Amino acid sequence: MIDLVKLHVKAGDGGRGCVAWRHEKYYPNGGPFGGDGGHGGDIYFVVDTNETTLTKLRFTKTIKAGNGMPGLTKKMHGKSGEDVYVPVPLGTMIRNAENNDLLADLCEPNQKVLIAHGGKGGLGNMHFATARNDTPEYAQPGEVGEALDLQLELRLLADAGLIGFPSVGKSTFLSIVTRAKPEIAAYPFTTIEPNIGVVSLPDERSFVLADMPGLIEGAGEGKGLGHEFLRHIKRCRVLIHVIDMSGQERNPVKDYEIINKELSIYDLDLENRPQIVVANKMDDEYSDMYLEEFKKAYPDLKVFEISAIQHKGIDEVLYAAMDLIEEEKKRADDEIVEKEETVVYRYEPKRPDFEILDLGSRRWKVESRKIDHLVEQINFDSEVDTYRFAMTLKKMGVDEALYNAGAREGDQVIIGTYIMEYKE
Ligand SMILES: Nc1nc2c(ncn2[C@@H]2O[C@H](COP(=O)(O)OP(=O)(O)OP(=O)(O)O)[C@@H](O)[C@H]2O)c(=O)[nH]1
Ligand SMILES: [Mg+2]
Repeated sequence: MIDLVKLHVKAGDGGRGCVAWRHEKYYPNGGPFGGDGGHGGDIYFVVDTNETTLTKLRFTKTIKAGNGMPGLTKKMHGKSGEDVYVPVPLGTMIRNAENNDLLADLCEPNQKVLIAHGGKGGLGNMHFATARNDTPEYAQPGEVGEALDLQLELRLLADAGLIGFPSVGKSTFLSIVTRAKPEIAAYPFTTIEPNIGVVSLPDERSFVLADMPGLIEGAGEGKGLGHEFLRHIKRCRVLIHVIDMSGQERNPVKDYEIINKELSIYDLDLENRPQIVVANKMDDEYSDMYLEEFKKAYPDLKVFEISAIQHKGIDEVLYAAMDLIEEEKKRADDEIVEKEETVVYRYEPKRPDFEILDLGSRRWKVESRKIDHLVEQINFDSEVDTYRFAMTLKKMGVDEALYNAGAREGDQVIIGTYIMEYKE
């Protein structure tokens, strides 16, 4: 799941300086009296942990800050333009869309960055009086506020991630230890996008916890919903592996084994990522029995027994996670700084996912099972869907491949059962 948004930001222009003269009783030719223009408003981006996606910004084309007002007579400053604070989720990266420069990587709760500077107000004519010219007719114009095209990209940034099969109680856990309000229900795959929250411990330490869609057998090869998010888990220092110990529909011993296998298939590094093993639903009448079996199967494993629903055993898990996160942070500090750029979440399509066929007469066919499948799910009456689809093709490299094959503006491109026009 990529969350990418393009935006134009325009900071406020500075107000112009004022040309005015002193006209008061005892000052017949009172001299220059024009005040300065107000500053243009700045545009800040601020991390707001209540935000979990960039969806709100998806249809915002432009964000403008207020312009400064012109300077006034009697040396009075013009009013400054209003600053704008744009709330974004934790893990938002802001790039200059023109050159892809990284302007900000927002990875702390409440972090605030100034992205577009408002223009300075122009100086009023009171500043320009000199011995030779005591009646300056001149005042400065205001500076133009910065304008930028931005690309925002969200990657999930969490210190710890909740993993496990569907319906084991991951979201329930997140909901009681943070202010996040994930959906909770008794059917598998209730969570379809990661949720994130901040855990604050009574001793004032805190960490960021993410809740993932459930993993299933085959997730490492792309089954279920969880695989898209395995990438995200890469950034978590610690995993909290939740196991449903009620054994109602699941076999805890097997579950534990399968999930670990999936993790290792996806990325060996994950296999060695520290895990806290949590036996949930210990309120169930059969859970003691299953727990005993589980402990027999994994005698060396430390298992935290909890009931998320009854809020039992939760603190122990949180403290253990916090300690482990700190340990990992210490251990990996240097390493992580070095790796930072390389572990940034990116969509990397496995190629070749498609083939371009030249049908002659400026007609092309994109052959791809994956895309054909996708096309069937798109509602082309919906602008959002269509846009997403176009973005997906672009990300997959279809646009580029068509171009390289020789397709040009206006050519026909056949995708699935649709004929589309190629746009450069
Ligand atoms: N008895 C019992 N039920 C629980 C406990 N924790 C969660 N549940 C129930 O288990 C079901 C699934 O809970 P969720 O928190 O949605 O599970 P999940 O792991 O997030 O599931 P997915 O998002 O589908 O992967 C819900 O009906 C919860 O009420 C618990 O400690 N005891
Ligand atoms: Mg869930």
